[in-house]
Amino acid sequence: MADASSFYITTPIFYVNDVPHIGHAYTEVAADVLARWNRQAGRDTWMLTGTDEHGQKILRTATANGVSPQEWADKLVAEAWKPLLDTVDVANDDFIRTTDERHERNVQKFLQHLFDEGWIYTGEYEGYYCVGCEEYKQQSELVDGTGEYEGQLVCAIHSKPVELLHEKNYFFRMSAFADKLLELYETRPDFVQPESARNEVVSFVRRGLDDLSISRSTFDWGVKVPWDETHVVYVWFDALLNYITAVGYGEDDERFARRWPAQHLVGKDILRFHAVIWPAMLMAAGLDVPTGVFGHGWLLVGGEKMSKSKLTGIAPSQITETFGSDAFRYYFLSAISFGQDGSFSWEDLAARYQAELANGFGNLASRVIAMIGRYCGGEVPTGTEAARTEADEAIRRIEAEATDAAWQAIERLQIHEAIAATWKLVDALNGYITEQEPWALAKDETKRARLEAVLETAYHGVGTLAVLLSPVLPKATAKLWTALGAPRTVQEQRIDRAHEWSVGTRTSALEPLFPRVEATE
Ligand code: ME8
Repeated sequence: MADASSFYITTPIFYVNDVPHIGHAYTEVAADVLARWNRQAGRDTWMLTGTDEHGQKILRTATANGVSPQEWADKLVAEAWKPLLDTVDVANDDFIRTTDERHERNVQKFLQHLFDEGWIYTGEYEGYYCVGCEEYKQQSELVDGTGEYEGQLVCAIHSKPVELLHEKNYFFRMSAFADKLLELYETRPDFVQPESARNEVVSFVRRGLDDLSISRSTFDWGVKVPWDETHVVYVWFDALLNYITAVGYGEDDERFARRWPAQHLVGKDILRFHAVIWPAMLMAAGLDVPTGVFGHGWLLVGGEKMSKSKLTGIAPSQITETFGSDAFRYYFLSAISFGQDGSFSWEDLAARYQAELANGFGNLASRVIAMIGRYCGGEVPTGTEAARTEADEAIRRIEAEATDAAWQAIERLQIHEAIAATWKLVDALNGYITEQEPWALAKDETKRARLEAVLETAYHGVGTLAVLLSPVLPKATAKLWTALGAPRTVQEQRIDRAHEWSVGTRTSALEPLFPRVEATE
């Protein structure tokens, strides 16, 4: 089992039936910020993301487009899903596709193991299947269709008709794990987060679990069931296994032991798959359950979940082309309490960009660098002890407090709290400069020592901010780091000791970090 000094975080692997929208990018940047933060705190970190390429949904999309499912998946991965990572500046360590050989052969290994251990049997099932969800639905999850679907039952999530299927399939004895799962939620209250997600999962499992149909035989786009090639593995059973096949399950025990278990980050729509089915699968295989499952909220459009199928998706590049990837990352992670739903609006984004990034942080950094340039010829001041005041001490204290509070928030996966804790330092430094008036001190030669102490304090505070904000704003903080003349890269600084960063000797000019954005339609 991986130890406390390692951190393995995953995103869901996304369906390649369509291109990504900002909801997918939101999960990516949240996972990336947690990974970067942990990496900078010295943990042996691994971030995994990827694509989910089997199943009927992909097969049908490919067929409708006149290509094979493999061709379709290859095209979307190359043209849309991998480029998304650059668009929003994600530094993932690996990208897994469920059509990778390393995945397919170990899905078969896992399945064979469960079969040999008696956890899989043959059965028959009749039920309503939603291809959008790739899931059999309970009657309670269906609603009456309207408009073109009048008279049909539709999935409450996708608003598309479900299909009545009757199949002879292989089943996983999931019902045997209800008590063990309840014990897991009880003994590890943080296993499912946030609290609302945990409550939902606990009450779901308390109602009892059915066994799970884990194969399909009416189409062949999937991983073959190893002992019966007329069946393919159910797409969710296949997909969940990516989290272990990507880190050596079945073929590299050392690597697997070093990485597994993972902290999973998912949207709340797929919480049950991760917090119920997945740990039951792992328990059956005798493997460790995940570190935890965090179900974040939805980005809403008009009060409804933004979705590909409802054509309400906004492309991430629409935002990054105007505001940049840093602003994308900052906006979604600071404006929405992590775990809650949030609505996106261009007005809110533009207002926060201007007030918080351009005026709050960017302007602070520019002013401090510019004043050191103007008053000290770019030489980083080293103020004398005698010239220091309580106001300077207060800034140093706030740097330490912000560093600690942000790291503690990240340990609890509360990204918005970590940003808010950091922003206390932004506000404190802006207030400090307004009060200390370095431009007035500069006019009086007798106040030279005090001017240097003020600029030294401000310089130090801005450097601490660069370190603390580097996971969220990697591009802006890298530029700032260069302007501060600080050694190595900002990413190499320990973030859990951000306030102890090693200062440089000379600053250099800094272009505006968040240039003015002209209002357009
Ligand atoms: O479910 N707001 O893939 P998927 C926030 N392949 N996040 C959103 C969102 C929104 N409006 N819409 C989508 C699948 N997401 C499976 C997963 S994992 C083993 C298999 C994000 O392409 C969110 O992370 O439908 C959600 O859980 C995920 O995209 C669903 O992506």
